[in-house]
Amino acid sequence: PPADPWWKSAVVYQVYPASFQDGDGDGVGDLPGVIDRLDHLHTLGVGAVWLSPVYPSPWDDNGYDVSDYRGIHPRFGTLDDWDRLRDGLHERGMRLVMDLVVNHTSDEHPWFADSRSSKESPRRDHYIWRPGRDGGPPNNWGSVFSGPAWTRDEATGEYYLHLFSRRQPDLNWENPEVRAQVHDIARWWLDRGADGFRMDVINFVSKAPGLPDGPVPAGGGYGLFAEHAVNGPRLREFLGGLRDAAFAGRDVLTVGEMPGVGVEQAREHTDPAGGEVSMVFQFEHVDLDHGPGGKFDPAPPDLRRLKASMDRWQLGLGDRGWNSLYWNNHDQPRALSRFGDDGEHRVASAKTLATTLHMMKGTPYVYQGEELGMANARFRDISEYRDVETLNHHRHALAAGEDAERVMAGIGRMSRDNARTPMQWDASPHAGFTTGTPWIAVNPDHAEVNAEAALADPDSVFHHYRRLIALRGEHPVVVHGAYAPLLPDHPALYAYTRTLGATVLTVLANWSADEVDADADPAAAGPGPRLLLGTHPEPEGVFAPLRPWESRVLLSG
Ligand code: TEU
Repeated sequence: PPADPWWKSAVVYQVYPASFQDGDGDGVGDLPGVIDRLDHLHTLGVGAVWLSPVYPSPWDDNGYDVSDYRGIHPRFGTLDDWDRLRDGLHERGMRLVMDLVVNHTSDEHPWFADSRSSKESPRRDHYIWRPGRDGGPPNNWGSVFSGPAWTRDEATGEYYLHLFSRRQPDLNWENPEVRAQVHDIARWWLDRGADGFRMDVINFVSKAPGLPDGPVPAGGGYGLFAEHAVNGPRLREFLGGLRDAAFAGRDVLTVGEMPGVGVEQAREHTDPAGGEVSMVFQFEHVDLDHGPGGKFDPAPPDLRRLKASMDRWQLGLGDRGWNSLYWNNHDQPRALSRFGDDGEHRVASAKTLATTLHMMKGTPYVYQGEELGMANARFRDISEYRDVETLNHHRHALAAGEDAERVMAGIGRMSRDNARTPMQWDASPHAGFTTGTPWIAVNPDHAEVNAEAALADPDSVFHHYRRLIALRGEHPVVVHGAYAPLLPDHPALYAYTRTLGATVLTVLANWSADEVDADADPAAAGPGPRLLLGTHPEPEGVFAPLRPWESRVLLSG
């Protein structure tokens, strides 16, 4: 049988370049900065780096608005720097995965400049233009970033579609020339030595013919576009085209970011026979705490619901397809602050979140700073925020008469900027991130939470991540073992087994600040299980009660 692809046994580390390491003192991270920190990643043991966008961009959405797909933003360096980064990673046995943002471009991309110039432009049809309806937009869709998903353009009086900000016009994938351009871009980076792509909102590229109105939520407002622009009718065809034109025959990792994707669809997309991508990013588990008013109106997460969701994906993609595994990325508040305890039990809960995820079946992703136990920034004042989603939400919510304090509380918990503060390298004033003024404030907790301190402390969150990553390399059961949940209804214990032949790996994790009995059936863990990795000093026995936020990995056979 053919060897398993490398990405099944690798752990991927996400670098958010603006906030990783500044090499030139302008307050923004850059590629030379990443190169300087490669040893940190090598010590951690990750197999690949996913680099968030570094392309030229007017920076309306922190680079997810690309104005040139074949270049590097001057603030990040040059293509030579990118080549050096690629080599530095490859020399250390790590791969480099780029971010492919092709549902939309920047409004400053030359294609859009052409497209908007006149109805007769040869590129008019590269974007989605429609005449208005009754003096307003062509349909009722709202954008992900508040307000309408359409903007009227002066030059022709027509409206263009933007599912995200008005500066991110959606490409028209119905046009074969657009698809061919995307294929070219992907091949260009792979030919230059990239090892794959994370593909931004790639399940938004096929829109329903006619662009019908979406259902209006109970509270009123804009229509939801999901039904007509997510997982659309031609998605598999478009993705299959990209696979055939760019990925086929290459040893690459492709991960489709797919908000709103279901288990069954993900199975199809990632089936080695006929699928289009290595894996997808699904959102079920990170949307669980969204409240009735949406993401900025969060409700406390419930462990049973979280387990039920994760179990559905573990089991659903158990025999066919492949899961990605993540708690964090640049769009999510820090998982430690959201699901864990970033106060008294910071270290233990960060380790336990990691244990729980890394022993599952799939490819784990570590978002920069997660391996240090970085927590939410919790900015108090709106002037400290930088994110377009946050700032738009704040403006729209206040204009709609919402209570200002409530709005700020929601933002404090859920803003994407919580994850975008600079990486904490040491205890010095800007955490060793920059010698200049950082573009977004450093979390004051860096005096305690930083890489220098973590590397020096054998019991740190960092060394726990390092051990978890090493286990994946040492024990085939971590990569291939069949998953089975234990105690799905337990309100505090997260427990499961992985089984491969006679080997059983068991995870017992206490997701609470109370001591909890390990009341899983000891027989489920196989004969004579031994402790492979724990978060606390050696317990009395492998089934001894679990201390607050304690977790254990057991191995039998
Ligand atoms: O995000 C897509 C997306 O829909 C969400 O993750 C979104 O950011 C979040 O739900 C908002 O509440 C991707 C990128 O990861 C994100 O940074 C970009 O802003 C977005 O696409 C547009 O390119």
